[in-house]
Amino acid sequence: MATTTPQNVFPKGVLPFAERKHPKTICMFDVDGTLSLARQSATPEMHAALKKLRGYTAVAFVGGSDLVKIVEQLEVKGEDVIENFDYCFSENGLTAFKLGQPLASASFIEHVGEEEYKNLVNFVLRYFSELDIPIKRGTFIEYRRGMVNMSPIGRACSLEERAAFYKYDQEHKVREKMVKILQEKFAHLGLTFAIGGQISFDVFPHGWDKTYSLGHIENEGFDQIHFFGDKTFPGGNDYEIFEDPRTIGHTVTSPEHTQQLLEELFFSKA
Ligand code: M1P
Repeated sequence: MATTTPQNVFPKGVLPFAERKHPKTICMFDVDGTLSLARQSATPEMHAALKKLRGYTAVAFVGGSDLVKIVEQLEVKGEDVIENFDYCFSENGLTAFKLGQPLASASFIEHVGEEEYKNLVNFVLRYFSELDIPIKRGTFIEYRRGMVNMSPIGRACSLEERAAFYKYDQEHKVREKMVKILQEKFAHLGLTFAIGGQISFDVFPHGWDKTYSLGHIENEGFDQIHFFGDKTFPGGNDYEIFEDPRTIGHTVTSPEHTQQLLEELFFSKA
């Protein structure tokens, strides 16, 4: 993958990698449940910790969501999110930036093909239409560059409706049952159906999980790659990158836990 920008131009006030305390280390963070609560904004304390960390290591986020949602969650008023991280990986790295510059990556539709995608969408919309769940809202399929996100309740639900669906789904396994059916019916497409969040599941070609983002940094000279995520269990959308031999994986239980680990691993050491 030819993804390295020709020159490293660091934003004003940001130390070049070589001048950081651990010049060959990068910390990569999942977003929901790791840097912020699900679909909520990161706290000022988290922003301060991430800013401080840039004096120690290179810093990246790697989220399943699309860039618009991640920017909403990690925004600091008057600042550019893309410049607040050395690397930005949304949609598992299918949309990627290094030091504010976009990196090349693949596209879901080019990989799968229009005809096969149409069959999948038609099947899923029929399935949703026959699904008897307490409430339905809008935006049942969200088409993204590197993946498609499918939600039985619809992404246009409120935070309260989201929480209620999540609870209902834990009991009734709506998404789990649907994913099983899709895995069998569309096995020939080589797709992964990953339940990463609360109301939806992501659909992407095998291998386009969060490990995809590692391809963007493989020639960047890092000898330690720390990954922090909350869904590191089998089936969770942090599992593959957490288990990958190229990373040192950390399971976190909340954004506060992430900050605590940064303190222990970096800040408290001389
Ligand atoms: O980051 C985890 C997931 O966040 C959202 O999931 P949900 O809306 O179901 O909580 C989605 O953006 C999803 O793509 C992403 O993997």
